[in-house]
Parts: sequence; structure tokens; C-alpha cells
Amino acid sequence: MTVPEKIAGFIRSQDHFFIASHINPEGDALGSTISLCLALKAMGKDVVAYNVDGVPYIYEFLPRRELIISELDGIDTNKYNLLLLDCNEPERASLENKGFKNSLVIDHHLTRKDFGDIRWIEPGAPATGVMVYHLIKALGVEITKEMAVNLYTAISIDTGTFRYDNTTSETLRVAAELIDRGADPAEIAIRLYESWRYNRFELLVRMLKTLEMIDLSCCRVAITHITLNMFRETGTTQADTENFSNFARMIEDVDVSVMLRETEPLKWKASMRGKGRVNLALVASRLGGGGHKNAAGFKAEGSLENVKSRLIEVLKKDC
Ligand SMILES: [Mn+2]
Repeated sequence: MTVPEKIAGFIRSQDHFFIASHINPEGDALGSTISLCLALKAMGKDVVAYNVDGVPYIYEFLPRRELIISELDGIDTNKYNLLLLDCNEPERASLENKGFKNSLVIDHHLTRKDFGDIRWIEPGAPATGVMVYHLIKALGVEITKEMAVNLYTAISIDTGTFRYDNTTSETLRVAAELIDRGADPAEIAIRLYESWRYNRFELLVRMLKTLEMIDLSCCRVAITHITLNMFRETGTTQADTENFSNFARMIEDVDVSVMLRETEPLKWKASMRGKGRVNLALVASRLGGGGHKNAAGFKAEGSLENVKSRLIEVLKKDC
């Protein structure tokens, strides 16, 4: 992967940066934000790292997570250059009403708009963390243990810890170097996958009980859902559902796993995961969402049954 000189050159030439990523941040958004923030600080830059939703508790192990602020009181964004990571529209970061000196986008998602004065988009990159890794190296900054843990976590989350089809030999080479720099794969895996609060596990059990299998002529779909009531009864929040959409994909003949979660009464967020047979990016775009071929999502309003039937209609067309 080659880092465009216009990105590295611009960063070298400027002093004030505002790093931000998408709402409901997961490992790639957070790890990319923190590691790039540390690298720019090491270069002596003035850096603000921001996420409107802060750091969810499951990522509290990330070193230097306290760098991420979620309040902008007293910060004049106009003096900063925006570095938008792991998303490519300011709305995704809840920054649509803020002004910036310049805006740069570093992302591996397909784009719908061409926001940004300088854009570096690599739809083939498994994680934004891989792009940030190469950027930090191009900037000549030494990768510290703190950066390595954040970047390794970023790449782990987006590759299902090196199991998804976006995992390449290059991904593993980057991961290997991060291990050499101090990231501990066993410890990070335990923090990511085996450190659940009991309530979260209870929510998973409740969700799995909602499993429905739907046979379309071309593919087999597994649908699960979580209602607001289920969150309430288990004392959990939206952040606890990270990775839940992958569970039903474990079933051998399931091609598409869909998790619907209620965010407000009759408002749903759908996360879809595939195994390569259906282009979920296309399915999601038809429903007003987006994503990658095997991991995409959309939002919908209406009753659960209504949302499901709209989804099934689109799946029938696209598979
Ligand atoms: Mn990502």
C-alpha cells in the first residue's frame, strides 16, 4: 500500500489537527484515531481526538483512550484540519455543522459523496488501521507499544481477528510488525472476545432465541433481533451489541446473517454479515445504507415485521 504524498506532505506541513471518526465507534475507528493522534503528537503537532460517542466500555483497555474527547465546548474547530477516519462523510461523525480549515478523509469504505479537500480511500484495505499504520511509517514516526496495541485492535476487529476474506498476507505482515512493537495478540483477543460483562452475555442469549431462518431460492438468511425492551431488561446498551451480527453466520448453510436492533421505538438499525454469496453493500444501498460486500448495514423505520419484509424483498432481487 502506498501512502499518497499529498496526504503525508499535507500533514507534515500543518500544525493543528482534529481527528474524528464515526458514531458508535468500534475497534477500527478508535484504534485508528488514538494511534494517529499519538503519532501526530510525537511530531509535535497540536491534536484533538474526538468521537461524539466517546469510548465504549469494551474498549477501555486501549492505551491512551483518554485522548478521545466527546465534548467540543470551547474548541474552535475552524483552526484545525479535520482528519476523518474510517468514514467519509462529516454526518457520520456528527460534525456536519462544524467548520474546519481543511478536511482530509482516510477510509476503506466505498464513498457516496466526495467530501474532503484531500481524500485517501482504499476500498481494498481490510481496516483503516492498516492505512494509518502505513501513514505513521510514511511520516517517519516510530511505532510505539501504545500505537501498536491500538492498531492491532483496529485490524483485529475489521478482519474478525484474521478470519474474514479481507485478511491478506500483507495484513498479517502488518500485524506481525505490530506484535514486534509490543502488541500482545493473546491479551488483545481476551480483551476483545472473552471479557464480557454478564449482562452482555444475557443479551446475546436473548437475541439468539429470536433466530429465524429464511430460505430464499438463492440464499439462506438468518435473522435475529433485539428490542428496546430486551436492552432494558438486561441493563445493556447499543454498545453491547458489537459483533452480535456475526453469531448467526456460524451456521453452516447460512449465507447472510442479519441483526436488527431497535434504537428508538419503531426505529431499527440492521447489521448484515455475509459469506461472499450476496453483495451486501448493494443490498444495504437499496435500503439507504452502505458498507462492504460482506459487512453492511442500514437504518429503517416501522414495525419489526415490516422492516424484515422490506429487507427480504431486496434480498430476493439481489441474490
Ligand atoms: Mn473500518
